[in-house]
Amino acid sequence: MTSRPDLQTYMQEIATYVGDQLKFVLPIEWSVPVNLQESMQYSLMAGGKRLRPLFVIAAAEALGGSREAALPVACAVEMVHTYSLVHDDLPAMDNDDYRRGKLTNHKVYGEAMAILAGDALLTQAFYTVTQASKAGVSAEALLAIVSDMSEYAGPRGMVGGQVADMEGEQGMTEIAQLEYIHLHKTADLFMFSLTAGARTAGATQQQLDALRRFGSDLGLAFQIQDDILDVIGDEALLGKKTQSDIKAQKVTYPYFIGLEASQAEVARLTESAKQALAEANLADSQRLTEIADYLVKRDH
Ligand code: GRG
Repeated sequence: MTSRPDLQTYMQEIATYVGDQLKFVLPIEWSVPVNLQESMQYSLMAGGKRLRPLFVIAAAEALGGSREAALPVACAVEMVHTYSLVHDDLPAMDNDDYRRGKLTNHKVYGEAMAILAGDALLTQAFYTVTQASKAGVSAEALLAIVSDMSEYAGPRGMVGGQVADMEGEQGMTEIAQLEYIHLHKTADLFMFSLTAGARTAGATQQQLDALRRFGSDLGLAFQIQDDILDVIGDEALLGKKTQSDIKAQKVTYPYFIGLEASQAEVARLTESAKQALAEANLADSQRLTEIADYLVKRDH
């Protein structure tokens, strides 16, 4: 019997496997302007954690599916994620100079090219999904994946979350607004990744529903943990400890309900995510459980 690699090794293995393939999903041909090729390549290969591709492949493998069949979908979701980061960093949005430890796309290629590289990554992602048919994924499954990708990344999903976030900067009065932002900006692509990976392995409706709940709870827990780390980081930096100090700072989960209740919420959501996983009747749910624990327990 071959022994199972530990989680860190598995994550590294998937990141390399997907990273190697990402070099080939972009058009490198004379008819595509060289600057556009380079700008897309720059952000896609800038060294993200490849979390969403990890979900795609781990979900496919949890159902007994193959890594090869899930690979095009894993690449596609990383392309969608990368486009969203490129656009999020633009002066009209977050106006960031650095991403993944490197200058942001618009700082290197200019704003217009960064917008177009984002557009090109998004559209090329849909083409990339269709390539899974060559690895034996059925046309029916691919149709559902393409439809889901539009739903989870589009106005009902990530783009909607981004708009709510933008509008929330004018002032947020309810935690429900923040929950909406977290669910759509973060959890939706987690849910897409898990269900799309599962679809490449022939998931049942019951399995898809359970994985959707797993992704939603885990995505929200991941983002609340991010909020907690944000606040703890600020406290360490500024020496601030009280609730009113926190309130004077960013609008995060701790801003609304305090640190302890936020930590309790992460624990509750993690348990709920694991419960959903148990109801998915997967051939092997261990890896997804390990990933969930790893993501919510991270300290940076
Ligand atoms: C522009 C339509 C549009 C959407 C932008 C992704 C995003 C929405 C904004 C970036 C800011 C942010 C904190 C979003 C929440 C999603 C998230 C956790 C992004 C970071 O994902 P990681 O940690 O990043 O997986 P890497 O770099 O490792 O891929």
